[in-house]
Amino acid sequence: MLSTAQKVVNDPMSVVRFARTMTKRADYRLGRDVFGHSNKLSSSLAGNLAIKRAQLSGSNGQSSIQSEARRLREAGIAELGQPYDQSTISEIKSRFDEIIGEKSYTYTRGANGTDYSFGIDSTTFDLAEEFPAVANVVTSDILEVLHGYYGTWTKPIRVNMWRNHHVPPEVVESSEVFSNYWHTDPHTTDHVKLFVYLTDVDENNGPFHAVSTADSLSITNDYKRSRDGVPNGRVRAEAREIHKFTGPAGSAALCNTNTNLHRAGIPAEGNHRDLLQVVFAPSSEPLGDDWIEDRESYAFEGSDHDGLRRLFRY
Ligand SMILES: O=C(O)CCC(=O)C(=O)O
Ligand SMILES: [Fe+2]
Repeated sequence: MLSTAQKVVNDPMSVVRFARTMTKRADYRLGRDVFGHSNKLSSSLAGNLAIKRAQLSGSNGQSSIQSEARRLREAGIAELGQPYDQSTISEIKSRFDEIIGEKSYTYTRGANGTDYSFGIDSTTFDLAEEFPAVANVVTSDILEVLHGYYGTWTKPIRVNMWRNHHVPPEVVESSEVFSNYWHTDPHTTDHVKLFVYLTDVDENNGPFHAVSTADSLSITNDYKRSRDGVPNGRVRAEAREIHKFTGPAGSAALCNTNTNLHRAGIPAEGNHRDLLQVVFAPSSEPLGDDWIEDRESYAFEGSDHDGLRRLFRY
């Protein structure tokens, strides 16, 4: 009799096939039981395999696991202070101010015919040409933290920038506008997001909110984003701590948004919040200094929802 482990070794795809044919609900249920993550089994499985693949095909390096990497592993979120020169942030911010709202670049998010969020992403503009300073946002220190987290190298797969405005409370109640209901992202669990504020952000500017991996797991049992994710709903009642990421322009934080419940805060009336976000995935080789020139490598539509496809994509 073959043990389950031997069967999986003989036919590793059987696990993926199994995961894909399960109902979504069972997929989430098993993700919780097997991986202790509030995401699907198939997302965690593909996420772990993607990290393993990158570890195996590259050398592991000797990066010491710094406290930020440890915090990211344990809590799923780590603030990094203000790691940039003021000139890096002001250069990005002034170009962002110039082009945000230009129709050829900008996507919008809103409700009932009103737009409340304006964004641009690396599929629709040339980062190297329009925002060369973004190369400095991915510092060697941040790469080292991510190396400590993944146990291997990492690479940006997408860059976004967006501006969120105030949303009236009755709109917030009736529909979600810009990821402002508590949720975990549906992508495979090997993706981590870097958040960098381009404006000063305090409680009144709609800070990024997150709860720990452990709290996320207990809250998302029988959880529905549109029912339980409304601000002041279940998360506020059940989380031990709600982490609000605030700080001056240039403040940075890392979060695994696929394992941690999070949401955008709502800016108070008359306020807005500008954010730059870099999505990272594990990689089997060090990131080149000129990564920003290689547009194809970071112009993904978004990290993959489908675990099997993710493994063969990058
Ligand atoms: O805008 C924010 O603070 C949160 C956005 C979000 O949900 C995400 O980037 O996954
Ligand atoms: Fe999200």
